[in-house]
Amino acid sequence: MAPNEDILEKSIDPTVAPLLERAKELNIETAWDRLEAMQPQCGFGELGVCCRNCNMGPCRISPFDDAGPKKGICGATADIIVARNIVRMIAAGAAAHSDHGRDLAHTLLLTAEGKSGGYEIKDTEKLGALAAEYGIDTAGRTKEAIALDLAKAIYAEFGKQEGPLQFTRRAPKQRVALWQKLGIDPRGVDREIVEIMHRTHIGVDNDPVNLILQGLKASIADGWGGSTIATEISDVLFGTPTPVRSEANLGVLKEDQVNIIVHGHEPVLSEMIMAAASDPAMVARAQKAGATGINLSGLCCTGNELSMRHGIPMAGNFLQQELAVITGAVEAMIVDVQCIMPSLGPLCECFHTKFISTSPKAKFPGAVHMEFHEEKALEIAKEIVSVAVDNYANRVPEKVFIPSDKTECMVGFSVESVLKALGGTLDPLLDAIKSGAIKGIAGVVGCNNPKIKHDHGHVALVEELIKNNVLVASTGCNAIACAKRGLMLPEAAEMAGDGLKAVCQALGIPPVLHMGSCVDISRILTFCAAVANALGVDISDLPVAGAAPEWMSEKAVSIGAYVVSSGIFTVLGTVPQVLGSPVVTEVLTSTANDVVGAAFAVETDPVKGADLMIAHMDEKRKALGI
Ligand code: CUV
Ligand code: SF4
Repeated sequence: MAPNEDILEKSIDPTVAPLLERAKELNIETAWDRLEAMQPQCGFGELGVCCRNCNMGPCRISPFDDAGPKKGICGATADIIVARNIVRMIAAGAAAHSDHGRDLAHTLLLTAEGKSGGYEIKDTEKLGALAAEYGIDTAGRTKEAIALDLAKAIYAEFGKQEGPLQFTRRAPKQRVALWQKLGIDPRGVDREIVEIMHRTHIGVDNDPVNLILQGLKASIADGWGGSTIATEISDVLFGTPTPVRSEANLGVLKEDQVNIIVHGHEPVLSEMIMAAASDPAMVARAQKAGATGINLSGLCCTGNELSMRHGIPMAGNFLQQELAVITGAVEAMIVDVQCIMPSLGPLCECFHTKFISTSPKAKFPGAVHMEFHEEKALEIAKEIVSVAVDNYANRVPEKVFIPSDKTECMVGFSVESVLKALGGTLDPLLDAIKSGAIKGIAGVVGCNNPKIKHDHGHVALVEELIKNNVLVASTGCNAIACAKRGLMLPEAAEMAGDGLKAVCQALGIPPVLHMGSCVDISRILTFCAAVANALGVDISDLPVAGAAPEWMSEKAVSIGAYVVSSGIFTVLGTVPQVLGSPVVTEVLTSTANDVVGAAFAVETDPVKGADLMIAHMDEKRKALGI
C-alpha cells in the first residue's frame, strides 16, 4: 500500500514514508505524531514572552489583546523577557558545545599522562601547529610532553577570569578589535556562561541590548573557544579528516549482520566502539551468533565524526533516530550526549533493540546504563559491543524492515584537506572567487525540525545555492541531508552553475563540502578567517553567508549568534522565539548590521532563503570591487 498524502508530506527522504507507514501499522508514535498532538503550540512560548525566572511568576505578556498584561510582576516588559530567554538559550547551547570541547581536553590530558585506555596522539603535525599557537615549546620533546602542556593550557581556557581565548586570535585583527571595542571579546567559556545566568536572574540586567551583547560574547566563546577546542583536539587524537568515500541513509543497515548505531556527539565514545566492533574476537562472536559480521553506523554528529575520519556509514540525521529503531534491525543504539530523544527508551522496548546510555551526564528512561570512562575506554567499549552482539539472537525476523535507500558520498573536508585539494595555497580559490566562477561561500548547517518537511529545507536551499555558483560548506544534520541526496559526490558538480562546476571538476571535489559535525562549524570559521586574512579584509567584507534551514536546538541559537558576531549574514529557516519583542527582533535582524557587520534573516521558504544569501554575496562582491 502506498503511503498516504499526509505521510508523503513529512519528508523528501525516501526512507521516511515507508517507515512512518510501518510505525502506524505497529501503533508506534514518532516526533511527527507528537508535534501534531501538540497543536496548537503555545502562542506565548512561540513569541518568547513567557517568563519563569522567579516564583512571583510565571508571567506572560499578552501581545494578543490590548487589555492583557504588558508587564511581568517585577515589571519586566516583553523586550526584557524575550532578551533574557534567548540569551539563556545561547548559554545552554554554548555550554553543550564547550563541555564537549572540555571532554576532549580531558581525554587529551589522560592520553598525554599515559592514563587513557586505548587512545593515542594520531596527528602530530596538528599537535605541533596548536602548540605553536599556544607558544608551547616543541623542540626535542616527545609528543606526549607537548600534548600535556597543550591539554593543560586548553583546560585553563574554560575558567579564564581575564584575558582572551587563544583561538579567537585566528580571527582577522579588525574583527578582534571590533569585539574589544564592543566589550564582547570573550574571557573563559565558563565565565561567560555563568555571567549570562547571573544577568538573567530576576532583577539584574534589564536592558535588552546589553543582554544580547553578553549573549554574543558567550557565543563567541563557544564558536572560537569551546567548539574550536573540540574540533582541534579531536583531530589531534583521532586524525585530521581527509576526503574519504562513505554512504548515507538507513539502507546502510544490514539484514544479516549485527547492526550497531552510535548516536550523539563526542568521538571519544564512538572511536572506541569502532575499535571494539572491528576486534576479530568480537567479529567471531557475531559469527557464532549466526550473523555474517558487525555493521557499525552513526546518527547525527557522531555519524559525521565517524564518517569523515573512517568512512563509516551515516544511518541518518536527527529525525531518523526513531525510524532507525523502527527498522527492527538494530541490535544496539549506543548514545552519549545531545540530540538524543528520550522517546527512544519506550520505543526500543517495542523491539529487541538495546538502548545503551554511556555518559554520566545523560541518562534516559528505558536505557541500559553502561558508563563510559576514558581510563578504561577500550575495555568498556568491548563490553558494550558484546551486549549488542549477544542481542542478535533476540532479533525478530518478521519485524525487520530495512529500506534499501542509501547514497554514496565523499566526506572529510577539513581546512587542511581543502588546502591540499587546492594545491597547498588558497590562491586558486581566491582567483575563482575574484573571477566570479565562484560567487561566494555558504556555510549551511543545523538540525532537522518536524515543523519543516524533513530535509526539504536543507536540500532545496543548498541546491539553489550551487546552481548559482555558491560553494557550500556543510556540517551537522545538513551534511547528512546533503549526503543522502547525492550532493556530496564529485558528480554532483553537474547540478552546479557553470563556474562552480568547472572548479569542482578541475579539483575533483563535490560542490557541497562535508566539513564535519556541529562543533566543526569552527572549521568554517577558521576557513573564513584564512580567506579574509589572505585578502586583508574583515570576515564581514567577504561574499559569504550562513544558513540553518531546519534548526531546532539551543546549540543552533549559539551557533547563529557566533556566526553573526563573526560578521556572517545568516538565514534561519525556522522562526526563533523572539517575535514578541520588537526591540530584540529589530536588533537581531537589522541593528546588528551596524554593530557587528552582519544580521539574521528569517525565511521559511528555503529557495527564497538561498536567494537572500545570493543577494548578500552580490552586494559584498560589489563592495570589494570584484
Ligand atoms: Ni549538533 S545539527 S540535531 S546532530 S544540534 Fe543536534 Fe549535531 Fe542539530 Fe543535528
Ligand atoms: Fe515574572 Fe519578573 Fe519573575 Fe519573570 S522575573 S517570572 S517576569 S516576576
